[in-house]
Amino acid sequence: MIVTLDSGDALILVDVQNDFLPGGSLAVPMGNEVIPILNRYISLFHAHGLGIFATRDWHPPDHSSFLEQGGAWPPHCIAATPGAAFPASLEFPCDTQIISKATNRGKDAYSGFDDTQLEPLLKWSGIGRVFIGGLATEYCVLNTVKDALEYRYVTFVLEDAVRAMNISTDDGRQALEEMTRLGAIPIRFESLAA
Ligand code: VGL
Ligand code: ZN
Repeated sequence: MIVTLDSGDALILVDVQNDFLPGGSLAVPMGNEVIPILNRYISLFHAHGLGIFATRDWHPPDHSSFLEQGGAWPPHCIAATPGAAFPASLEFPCDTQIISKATNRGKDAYSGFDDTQLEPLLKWSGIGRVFIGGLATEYCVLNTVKDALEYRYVTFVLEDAVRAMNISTDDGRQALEEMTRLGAIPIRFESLAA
């Protein structure tokens, strides 16, 4: 299936941040591999004049998802620290719209739509189809894709530009299956018409 980009399409990059990359405090194995691939998507969407949105995990230092607060994760993506920054190798156009999420101390939020301006921004921009990639497949990508489907966007998941934590071996694959079952369309860069 070849997909032709159209006005009304937007690219959503989920949590491609230093702490989720090798060397970071909550590294996704091979998470760095998504960067050159996402750069190709970014360049194509930008060339078509289409919107690019980037979510970022943006926690307070004592966030409830951290081990010390009884949560599941080591501290990561603390707002305005180097770990929360986007890697320099990610080639964002200057009009990329950045969506900070999980900023509330008491509440975890895996989806880029959870308590953010993402949905009103997409609606205001006349977006009908979203193309979602990033980290990690079975957490923030999965939950962002689910919400996009709930909001009735035609939702593509960039299967060549997601990577999983795989705390259990199969988590990433199962998450991709779940997204597909719910109606998301898996695509690869080669499936996009130039
Ligand atoms: C994420 C675990 C904790 C993610 C964020 O972006 O997938 N995972 N916080
Ligand atoms: Zn987090």
